[in-house]
Amino acid sequence: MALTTAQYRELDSAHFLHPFTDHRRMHKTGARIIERAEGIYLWDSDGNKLLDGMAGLWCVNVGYGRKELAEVARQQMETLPYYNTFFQTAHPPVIDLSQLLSEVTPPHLNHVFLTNSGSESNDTVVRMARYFWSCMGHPEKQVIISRRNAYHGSTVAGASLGGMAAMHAQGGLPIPDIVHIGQPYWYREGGDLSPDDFGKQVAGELEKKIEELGEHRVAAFIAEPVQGAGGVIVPPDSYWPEIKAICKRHQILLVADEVICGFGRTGEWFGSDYYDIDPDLMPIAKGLSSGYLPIGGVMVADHVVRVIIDEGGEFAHGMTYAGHPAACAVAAANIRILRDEGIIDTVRDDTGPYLQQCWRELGDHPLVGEVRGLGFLGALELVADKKTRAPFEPADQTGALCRDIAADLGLVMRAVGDSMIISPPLIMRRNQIDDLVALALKSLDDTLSALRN
Ligand code: PXG
Repeated sequence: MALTTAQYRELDSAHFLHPFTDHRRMHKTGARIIERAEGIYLWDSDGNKLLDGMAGLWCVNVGYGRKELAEVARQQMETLPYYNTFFQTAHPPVIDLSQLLSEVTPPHLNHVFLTNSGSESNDTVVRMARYFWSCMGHPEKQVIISRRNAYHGSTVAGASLGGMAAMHAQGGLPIPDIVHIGQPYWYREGGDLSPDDFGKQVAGELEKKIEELGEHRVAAFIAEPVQGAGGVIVPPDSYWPEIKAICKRHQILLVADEVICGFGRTGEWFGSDYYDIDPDLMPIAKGLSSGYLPIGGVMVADHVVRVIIDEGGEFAHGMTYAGHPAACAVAAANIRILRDEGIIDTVRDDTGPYLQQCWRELGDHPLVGEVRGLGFLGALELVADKKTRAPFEPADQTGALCRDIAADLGLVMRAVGDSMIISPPLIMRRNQIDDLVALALKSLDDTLSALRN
């Protein structure tokens, strides 16, 4: 279907409901129609070329246009387009992927429960954590502790685990037995504390919450190694060691949501490797297939698997398309690309540190209050006053302005409130990083000019 942009927009407005979109606002200008992509670039229906600083939605880790992934999908769909994995059946691609995942994930994670998305993975976390404790003879351990401003998906359980106030307000959430503690957001919430003291203090909220609820009621704590959709919040160095110690002192499962951090985003295979988190459950999605096909899963630690197999009967949970043969074949081929081409090693040793170095230089800009980042993740928090950290009022408009200016200049950045976010494809080379940072700087300059006019 090759239509003009105006025709696409008219049909889009007439028939398509977009996720996370203010339709009334969008209908005034019309949606941006993306037609094709190659490497780190996108082309829209007017022929504009955009550098994709967000890797789609934090997911196209190997970049666009890898023909072998299309070929693997085609071959698998010819051989076996669908079969389920319920009721004691399996197929070669699901077995291959499961084995490969056990190799690339931390050593004690050797089994995967597959899903079709990050949200379904986190629904599975809630059900599996509670099922585990029930198998252990503690059915009263039901409560999952999460954090404010976390993002864990959009299903009822995912949005409940998430700590997004606006999402909770729209849906009567969270569901019972999901509670939230503070986030390690030093720039906005650290007050006069040093980052390390703040990291320890906010981690300490976990222990306080466990004691307040009673350990006998708490099933698990869930957190993203680095908060993504919350604004690329990189925790102080003291944070994860303290969380890990608290979880070791108490009988609760530790869940690292690796949907964004997984598959190389931090320069290690997983955020859990970077921070040495040692999770009991590890939800994954996005970079698992680099977004070429929808697939997610939960990696499960050996000690949890043993209890579920030895003490449980049937875990009554599963999705029709989980372990879809084509999605599994593509995910396995994607992981082999990441591994065999040394893409993650390059991010760790060369392009990640280079991106961080260039990105930090943007901190000198008059609009930038804080620069955050790790590996191939970055944020610039825009402020009205650098010295006092005063935010813009009203909030969120400057970020949206900068995002729109960036897009017109040919760069996709995401605005989380007034923070500008990047999460580019992991294949980006040094000269492309230079281009990205130059476009981001020009976007900041033009935003500043627009604010002054
Ligand atoms: N966990 C984390 C940490 C995520 O970032 C999910 C779970 C849910 O995954 P699915 O596949 O169900 O979307 C996510 C998803 C944004 C944005 O605005 C971020 C996500 C999804 C949509 C938008 O930055 N992350």
